Amino acid sequence: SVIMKPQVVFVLGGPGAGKGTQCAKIVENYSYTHLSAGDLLREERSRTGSEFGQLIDTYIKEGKIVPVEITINLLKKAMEETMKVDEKKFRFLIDGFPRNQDNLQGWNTVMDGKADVKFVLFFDCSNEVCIDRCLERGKSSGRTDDNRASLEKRIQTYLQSTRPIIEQYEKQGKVHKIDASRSVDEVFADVKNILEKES
Ligand code: UP5
Ligand code: MG
Repeated sequence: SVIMKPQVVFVLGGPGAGKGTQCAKIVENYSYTHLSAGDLLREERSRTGSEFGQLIDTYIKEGKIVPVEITINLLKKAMEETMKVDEKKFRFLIDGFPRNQDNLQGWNTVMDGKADVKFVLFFDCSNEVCIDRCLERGKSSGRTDDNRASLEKRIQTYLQSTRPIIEQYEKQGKVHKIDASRSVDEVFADVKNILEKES
């Protein structure tokens, strides 16, 4: 049988823009595997014997971007394991990555020729909406970065480091920008339209 090259959609947007929420809805309706870089890092942070636990913990609280060597290995391993279990699962939503130039370089170095980046879903909404959603979630999420101090840093990092990455993909004509300030269902209606056109 033919082993398919992973087909990747990067899912980007500010903290709390709804990346994870929309990815979960995509997975319900389409044959994609959702890999959240943030979730993989949080999992690695809590893995017994991880040499990176403390570093990841500090970076996440500070809203800083973890060195790509760590993140790319987690992503690569997750993709390989998914395809090993089921070779038909070669479509991936990579959520919350690449967030800066270091991430992008790491991806290009490690994944060059090994995966195709098809397009970017960009969930766009105001910083105020992002902050409000994360603070609301923070009442029960247990996330160490859903507090006002961490959120200010997450927003700064997003504006300074991640927006330029989205702009680079924009110049390549690869970005689908979606107004993420609306209801979950309204946002998903746009997502569906994009996925139908792209497939
Ligand atoms: N919600 C969602 N959609 C809504 C809607 N349309 N209307 C109203 N409410 C909506 O949603 C956030 C909250 O809003 C939820 O309560 C949801 O119900 C509600 P969610 O879908 O979780 O949004 P998401 O964009 O996924 O928000 P998240 O907080 O996960 O985004 P971040 O990008 O900040 O977090 P991530 O987990 O990706 O990264 C965390 C940290 O990990 C980073 O700050 C960084 O330190 C580190 N990291 C790296 O270093 N490298 C990486 O590659 C990735 C992460
Ligand atoms: Mg998320």
